[in-house]
Amino acid sequence: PHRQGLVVFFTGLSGSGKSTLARRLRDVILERGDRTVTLLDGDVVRQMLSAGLGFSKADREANVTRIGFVAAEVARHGGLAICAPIAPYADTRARVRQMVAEAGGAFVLVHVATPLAECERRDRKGLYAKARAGLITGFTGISDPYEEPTDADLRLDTSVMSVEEAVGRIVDLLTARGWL
Ligand code: GGZ
Repeated sequence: PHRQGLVVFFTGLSGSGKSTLARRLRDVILERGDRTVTLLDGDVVRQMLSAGLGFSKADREANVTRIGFVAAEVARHGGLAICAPIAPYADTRARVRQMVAEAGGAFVLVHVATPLAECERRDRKGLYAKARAGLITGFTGISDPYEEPTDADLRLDTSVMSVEEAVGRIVDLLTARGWL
């Protein structure tokens, strides 16, 4: 008997901590030993699934919809997919939620709500500095929109909690809902 499929979908600004939380969540679930995990993270997706796409509204929508499609197919067969794109548009996120539901999967939206000021202070890749200098145009949070979710299942601010604490909150939610 296979379990219900599940998609954990992280959304948030560049540098908010999505990838870190997604990887740690994957490891915690794998350590339990009873489920496999498909991680659809930004860099690999943009190389393998969305090669050639940029950061226009249409390209971001296409990128996020592709991620959602793959995640929904994983869920259709009882698998667990973790996704971590910025996913700045509410409509696109809603569409992914819908696709996963149609595939019979459970869907959890995690808003990594680290404030822009903190993401910019971290500036791990120097992209915010470049965006401020106008060297990158259409950068999310600086010169491109990020629509804050109003339908998040969890809202986690990594400037006020540790990675372990944040992942613990997610595992607790998934367990409470009987999805893990
Ligand atoms: C936002 C950009 C941009 C622009 C390049 N705007 O911190 P990162 O580097 O590793 O994460 C960002 C990543 C965003 O790709 P996604 O596929 O997650 O975005 S979306 O969901 O909107 O399709 C950042 C880098 O790509 N990057 N240019 N203009 N982030």
